Amino acid sequence: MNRVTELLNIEYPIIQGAMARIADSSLAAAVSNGGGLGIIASGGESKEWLSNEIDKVRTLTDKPFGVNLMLLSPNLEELIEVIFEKKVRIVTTGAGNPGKYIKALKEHNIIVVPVIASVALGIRVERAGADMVVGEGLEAGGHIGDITTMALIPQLKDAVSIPVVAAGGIGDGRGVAAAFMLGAEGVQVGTRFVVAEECTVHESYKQAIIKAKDSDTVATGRSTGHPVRVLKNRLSKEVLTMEKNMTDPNEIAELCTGRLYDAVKKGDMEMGSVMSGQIAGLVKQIQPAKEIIREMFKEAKEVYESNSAFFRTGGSISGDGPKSL
Ligand code: TUI
Repeated sequence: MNRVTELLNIEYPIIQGAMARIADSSLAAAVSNGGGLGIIASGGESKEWLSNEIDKVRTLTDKPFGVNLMLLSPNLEELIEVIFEKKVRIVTTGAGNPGKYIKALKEHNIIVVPVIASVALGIRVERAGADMVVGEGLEAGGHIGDITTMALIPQLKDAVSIPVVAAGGIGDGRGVAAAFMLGAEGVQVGTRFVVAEECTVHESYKQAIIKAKDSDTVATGRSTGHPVRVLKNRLSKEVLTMEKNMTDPNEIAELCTGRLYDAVKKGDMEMGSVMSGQIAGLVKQIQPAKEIIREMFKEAKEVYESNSAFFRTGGSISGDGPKSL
């Protein structure tokens, strides 16, 4: 048990990434039933959809779950109303500064977990009353900042006293162990859960993640101020060309409208927006969410134990200073 499992009342300190259009009640319930924290992603969805998914998740699990608010959502206020009405207990946020909403969320007794991409925003959300913070590095899929997980997490850890959860580039037990070594008390995982058996994304999307190599993602949208990591395809190539040619950002935004839906629901892997993290290269098979979670933490324990021998027995690294120079 640590602060993350205690605060969220879960067995393993793992939060499922709130992948817009992908993370519905089916995936969220599977992750929660597997001992992690499942999240319903409300980004791009209507209040009716969210209300329905909250009802559904409650029929599928009696474990804690959360809802993510994508702060660029045009219907954000409506979605927050649904969260209050349905008495959701845990809310994560993404793609912005949730500062002005935290007070109201706390007044409704909600555990607030902002997903942020810089130390500065981490400090601000802690001051505003966040209970925990997810630091997301640029290895992540979807909307990203510009600091790596490796650099962000220890600096965030030093800057805040609330628990830090690491996200971006974590797809197996080695990533979990590394995140903890950097000071995280939990992990948030997205890409690996896209290929969970219970994830309802189009089969072609799962196969695209499984086929991907380390270098198969790219960040598009820097010109619009909202960089998004996706699998390379015809759409990403066209967008990058337009950006290089300084095409009007509105025209780029127009080309991208509805593309995430095309990828997730129709399986369009060429002209769809196939959001994925850089860790896709190590995602190899479809598995139940529960198995993914168990495997990741078993592996993390193993790598932690096998690597700790070096630090336990290291002569010149025992703290006495260099001996062999
Ligand atoms: O939010 C995410 N990941 C997302 S949101 C999303 S939907 C979307 N699609 C197209 C464009 C934009 C969003 C897909 N993936 N992760 C958390 C995250 N937050 N990553 C980066 C940030 C972030 C970036 C800038 C947070 C705040 C920020 O500026 C804050 C400010 O000071 O206003």
